[in-house]
Amino acid sequence: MTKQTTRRDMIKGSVALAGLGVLGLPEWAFPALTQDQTVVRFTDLPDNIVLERTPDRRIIDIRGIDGVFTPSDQFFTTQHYGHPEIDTATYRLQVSGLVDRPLSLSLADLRAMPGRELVFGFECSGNRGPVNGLSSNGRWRGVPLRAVLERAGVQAEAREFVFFGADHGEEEVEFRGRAYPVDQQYGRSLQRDQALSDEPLLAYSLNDEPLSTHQGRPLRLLVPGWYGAPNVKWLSEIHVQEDQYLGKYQARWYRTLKGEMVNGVMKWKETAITKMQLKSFIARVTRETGGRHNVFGVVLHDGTPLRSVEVKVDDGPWQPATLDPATTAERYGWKFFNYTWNGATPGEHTVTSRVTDVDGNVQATAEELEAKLTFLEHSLQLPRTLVIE
Ligand SMILES: Nc1nc2c(c(=O)[nH]1)N[C@H]1C(S)=C(S)[C@@H](COP(=O)(O)O)O[C@H]1N2
Ligand SMILES: [Mo]
Repeated sequence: MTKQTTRRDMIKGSVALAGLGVLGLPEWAFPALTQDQTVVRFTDLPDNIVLERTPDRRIIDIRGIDGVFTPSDQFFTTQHYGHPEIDTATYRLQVSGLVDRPLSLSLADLRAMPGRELVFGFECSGNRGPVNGLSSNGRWRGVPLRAVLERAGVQAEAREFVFFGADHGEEEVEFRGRAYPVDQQYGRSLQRDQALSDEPLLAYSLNDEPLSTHQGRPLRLLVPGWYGAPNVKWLSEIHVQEDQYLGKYQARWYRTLKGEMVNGVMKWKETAITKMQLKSFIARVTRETGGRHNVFGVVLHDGTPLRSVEVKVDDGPWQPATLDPATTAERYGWKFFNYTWNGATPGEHTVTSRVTDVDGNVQATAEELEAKLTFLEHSLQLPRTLVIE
């Protein structure tokens, strides 16, 4: 039923597209600006940077964010094994393991179940500045995961819910210094409480269109408030089991190693990539009429309501920014903020944003997270440099 895009196809594709970059055309376009607005160039994010746009990976240009929802054909994308080709007509979602009634559901079966809309913006856990282009916001539609699981009848001893994509590849499983090459599907798991909560969605459309191949046609899991990795695309099977699932992309690839001082002793912890860490970044600065500047940025978070977003210029005090009301109503969507910068003086400046949620979590500085050794969950404050003319 599925055919892998071969590595060779992928390389051919990327060479062809990379060729376009050689023309020196900027890969990005500014949103519709009024005559009185001009964009201030960032010195930490050069204009001529070529953002990867291969069949396999699409990085958005945050300076061009124009509207709350990322258009489907511009939504960031990335995955590990290329795109499996799935015939939607013969596609079936299998639900197996510790259930009373194993299921094999067609897309029509799923679409016939009561659906729900979800606004959800997320980022890849590897997303980081200065580019921050592995993030987007979408309006999804699908069937609540719980409805499908209830239809199957989850048994009492079920603990672990494993979501397999149709994509697969050879992986070297390391065991005591030896590597065993085996074929594995992309797989991620959720624990019982999470799987049976109201939140996760089995999505078949984005912004009112069926999912594209990039986004996991015909069906993907979405776990609102979590990073990209758990949002399994090309979902082919949900396997319910008692034991922990230890596949590569669950147990090894997506982890954070960080130290924490406990009673004066450094404790090193390895943790799984789940909920998004609170994060904000400045995406664009524009010069407006009267010498004012507008600082525009984006917040990504796990859905905990926000208390404030602040902006500081150079080493000045933190000043309140305004959250864009067009984005605040949706719990799991990304949020926009604006800050009016008055009296900017010519020369080089640093502008930084920081977000705080109602639980008192504050976006950390690089110094505060020094003890995080691995690069995932890079949610630090991002000082942005620019020159005012
Ligand atoms: N089946 C499958 N699903 C997957 C992946 C994958 O490799 N295979 N990659 C994950 C990762 S790491 C990310 S960041 C998101 C990206 O989703 P997007 O391409 O819709 O932006 O898909 C996730 N789902
Ligand atoms: Mo990711």
